[in-house]
Amino acid sequence: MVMDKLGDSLQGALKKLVRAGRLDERTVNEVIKDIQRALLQADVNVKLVMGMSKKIKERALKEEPPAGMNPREHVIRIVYQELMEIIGKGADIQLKPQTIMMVGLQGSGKTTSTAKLARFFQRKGLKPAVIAADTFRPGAYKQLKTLSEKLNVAFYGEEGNSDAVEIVQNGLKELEKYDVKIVDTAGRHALEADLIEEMENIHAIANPDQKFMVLDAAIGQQASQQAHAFNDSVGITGVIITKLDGTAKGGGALSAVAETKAPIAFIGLGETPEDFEKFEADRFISRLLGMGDLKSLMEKAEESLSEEDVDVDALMQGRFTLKDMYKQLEAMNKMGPLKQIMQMLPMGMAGGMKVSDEILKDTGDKLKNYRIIMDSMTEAELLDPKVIGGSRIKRISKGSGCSSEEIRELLKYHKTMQTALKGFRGGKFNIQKLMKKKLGM
Ligand SMILES: Nc1nc2c(ncn2[C@@H]2O[C@H](COP(=O)(O)OP(=O)(O)OP(=O)(O)O)[C@@H](O)[C@H]2O)c(=O)[nH]1
Ligand SMILES: [Mg+2]
Repeated sequence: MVMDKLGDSLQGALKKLVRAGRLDERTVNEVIKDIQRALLQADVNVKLVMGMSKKIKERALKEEPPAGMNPREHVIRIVYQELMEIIGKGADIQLKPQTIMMVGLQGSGKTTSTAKLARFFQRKGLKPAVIAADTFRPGAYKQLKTLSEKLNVAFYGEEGNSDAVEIVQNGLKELEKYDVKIVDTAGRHALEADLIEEMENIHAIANPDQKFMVLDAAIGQQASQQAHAFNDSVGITGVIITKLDGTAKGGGALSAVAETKAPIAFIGLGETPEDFEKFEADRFISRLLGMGDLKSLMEKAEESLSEEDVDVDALMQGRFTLKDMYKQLEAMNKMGPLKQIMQMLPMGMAGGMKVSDEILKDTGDKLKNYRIIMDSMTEAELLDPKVIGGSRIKRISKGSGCSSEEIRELLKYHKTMQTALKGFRGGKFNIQKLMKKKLGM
């Protein structure tokens, strides 16, 4: 998941504050050191880290915590605000007809991101189409064609034509009726003159609304040099940072890009078309700091769940039976790895527990067990699990062939989820609102 390691160490640093009754200089120093270490390990520029930690320290010691805020929340809030300062706001992505041009070095993830982007707009109800304008790498045409076929996205390409500019011109004409046209271009191993020239020519013909530079997170701080170079030639409007799932250097790439003032537009978190997110600094940082990300979660839920999957209204009214839980679990499975889902929940919501990989891995298997157990329950029990006492557990155990512990575990799980859902109730799933309430932001 997104920069697991950085998130873990930042959260670890902040945990030290839980026990601190008040903020003395020693505690703050200790926490700042941990934060520095975490950021440096994620490859964030030393100067940036030093500047930021100095500010955090000053503020943590000088500023009075707002009323009702404990020292930990006070420092989290400051760290959050200072990280926001560094990362800046994400790019402005409009859900309307537009042309997008992808640029970037070889292997940075342009073609994959082209497909992911098409998927993103498709999910938002727009009709996307892609144009294969990489005539440089053999196989580029096929790669994009295959990807778009899988997603049911319209594709334009001319195999055998080496004139990328002509292809783009024809493609845009051919795809006129589509809402979002995404042009995948060729990469080189470095920023060579002919790449720049081709880019500029395509740019002139396509007149794109958005120019996204695709950047491999693994290059860390060098990202800034690349961002500058591409910006000088075509004027990028957003950066897509890919492969954040596979590098420890993500912090370097993110902060370096942010420093160039090029807004981060999307982040790539894996190889499949779903491993892609619109970048929003507030939710990204909230997640890093373990404050959860209800907004992402709900967006994901809205996109992946169909009406019959989960009765959201019933959930919102607090009705959450075992049957609902089963549906919920099944739906979550559909939404993606449980780990990803759980990380979007605020720390407090899952009862403050950090769910281990082990547990999450097992959850798929458990689902099957749960189904078997539930099949041995009566309708009344499914609708109101409170009635299930010791003797009923014995009966269900016999009927299902599962142990009493397993049944108790299921009931406990249900209870945890019910409690968690109570936290969801009573309004929009809005992280900003939540933070306002919790942290006075
Ligand atoms: N793990 C991971 N892999 C990614 C991500 N984005 C792209 N990749 C992989 O990176 C490799 C290169 O991706 P491409 O999309 O072909 O890169 P490109 O920029 O189009 O490459 P050229 O066309 O050769 O310039 C592929 O194996 C992708 O599956 C990501 O976010 N995470
Ligand atoms: Mg490509």
